[in-house]
Amino acid sequence: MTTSPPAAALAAVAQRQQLYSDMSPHNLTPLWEVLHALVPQQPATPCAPAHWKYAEVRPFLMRAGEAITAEEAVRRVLILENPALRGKSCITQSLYAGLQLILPGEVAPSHRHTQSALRFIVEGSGAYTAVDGERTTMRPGDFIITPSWTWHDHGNESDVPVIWLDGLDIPTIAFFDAGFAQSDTSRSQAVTRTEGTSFARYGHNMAPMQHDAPFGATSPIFSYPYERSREALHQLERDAPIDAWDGVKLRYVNPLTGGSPMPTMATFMQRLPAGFAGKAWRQTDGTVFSVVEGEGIVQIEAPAGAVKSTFSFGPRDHFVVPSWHTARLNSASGCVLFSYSDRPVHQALGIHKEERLS
Ligand code: GTQ
Repeated sequence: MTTSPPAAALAAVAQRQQLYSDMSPHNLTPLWEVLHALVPQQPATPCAPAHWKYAEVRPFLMRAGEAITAEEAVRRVLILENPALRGKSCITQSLYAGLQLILPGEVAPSHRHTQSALRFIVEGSGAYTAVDGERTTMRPGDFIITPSWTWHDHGNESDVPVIWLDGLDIPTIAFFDAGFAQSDTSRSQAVTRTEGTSFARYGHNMAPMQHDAPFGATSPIFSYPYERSREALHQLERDAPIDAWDGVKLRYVNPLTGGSPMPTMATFMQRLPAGFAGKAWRQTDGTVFSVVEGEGIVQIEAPAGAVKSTFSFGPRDHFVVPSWHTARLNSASGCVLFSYSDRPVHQALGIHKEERLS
């Protein structure tokens, strides 16, 4: 036997529905219908864990190389779209990721925008990126910055295809409706400084006497060479305690401030020693990983505990750990991982939260 709601309850529902439909044309809506979703008890991201195997992605990039020139595309990039956010051109709600291909002899023309960009070199050596008159040669594992509103073009004078990960704060800037962009009048900008000038000025734990910050809140170093990061990680693996959650992990810094290299994005590099079975962690900043060397496994669990993903990753693969998902890293043979997130924004807002679980 079914019990029907009493007439009084039905009348209350009808009264509310009438209220909602009468107010709707006035652009009014009741908070109590959405309060729990608006103010969740813990982060409930729509973003899903995802893994892009390089062996699967690379053939599409090469086909893109046949389908369109860098010149025509302006930037020949395949966007790593979060599977749960298709059509939004983002890998997390706040971050963009893409793999850019530039073939020998090509130029990706000069432009500038308020979005900050990082390049993490994945394959091939000898292409360059130019920022405000200074070129930087790209080598695998190098982390390179394009500061907000600086002219930049990319070119490849080598004889091999060069592929890198583009990490940008595109969705963050879109959220604030603060995006501006311009195309340069010349295809590639004039070189006005010798390569390495910025690194000589800012890359040796010293700073110029005239203490300027040429790119405001962004690091004055365009390129953080892999050689140096790798050496530091390997020495620490030998000589210092291994962190049970992260292995050996370092964050890249803006040498003028000690803070993150870009105001919107933090970057990290870590080494998991052979035999590493990491403890679980979670943090509010959803994070994108690029596998530099070696192999491993990441286990990712959604906050409710219902959905679990296990990805076996290898060199040049990419994966994303969404906000507040529990993650655990393992590596039988050892590996090196680069990663980036929007942590500086969380920290500036005083909302960054991180838990190290057992
Ligand atoms: O290289 O300037 O992947 O403007 C997306 C937007 C790369 C770039 C991207 C961009 C760039």
